[in-house]
Amino acid sequence: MKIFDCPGAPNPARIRIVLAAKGLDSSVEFVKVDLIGAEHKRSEYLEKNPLGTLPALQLDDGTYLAECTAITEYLDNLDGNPILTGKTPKEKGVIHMMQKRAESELIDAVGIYFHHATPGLGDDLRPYKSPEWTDRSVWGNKQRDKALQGMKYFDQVLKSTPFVAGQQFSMADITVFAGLMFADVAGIEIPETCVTLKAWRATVAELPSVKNRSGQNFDAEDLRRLGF
Ligand SMILES: N[C@@H](CCC(=O)N[C@@H](CS)C(=O)NCC(=O)O)C(=O)O
Repeated sequence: MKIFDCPGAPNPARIRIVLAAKGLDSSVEFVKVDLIGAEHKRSEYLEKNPLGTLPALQLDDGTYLAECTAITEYLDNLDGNPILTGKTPKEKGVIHMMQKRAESELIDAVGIYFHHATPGLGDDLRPYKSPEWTDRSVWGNKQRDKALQGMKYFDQVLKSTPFVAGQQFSMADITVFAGLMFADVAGIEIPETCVTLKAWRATVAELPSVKNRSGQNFDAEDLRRLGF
């Protein structure tokens, strides 16, 4: 299998955590796609993922999977022991619900803010980020506010359960964790009041799959140096 991604970028980090959690690091070849140079918007990459986002997983039979949720489902079920996406119908339902909230209310909102209300990834990518919008910063700032609300929502959730979708660490935690990584890069600070979310983040950062994931040494500072 091949993973097309960029070390240190937040959505690719989700899959790198999954690979570490499943012990699959050595089963994949990492192929670096130049995000800063907008390589993911060129035809060679768009043939793999027409939405032009990272990561994408190429299976050994040539099939391409995009979207972290889909890639996580695939990898988590390869060994018949899904530890991140739920075993029972109820677990699966709750994890998918929280996963969707983590995307829509946090990581995607941060991503939109980053690309539309900040210098984002730089000049090569700008033409792909809807330049026809007339008031991009107002719209982008609304997404920052949405992400802040999302942080407050997850802070509340974590007051009653140790992890985002209940008692077990799951892909919903991975998405919230990556959303906070992205927020660091985008300059959105976790509100002071979100004490539980901050404590959860510190705990999750120490989990072996998170701490030992490949490429985890890239942090917000590295990404800024790269031109983010
Ligand atoms: N929903 C997608 C989001 C992927 C995504 O936005 N990836 C970012 C990297 S962190 C990306 O490729 N951004 C480039 C762009 O939007 O042009 C997923 O789950 O894979």
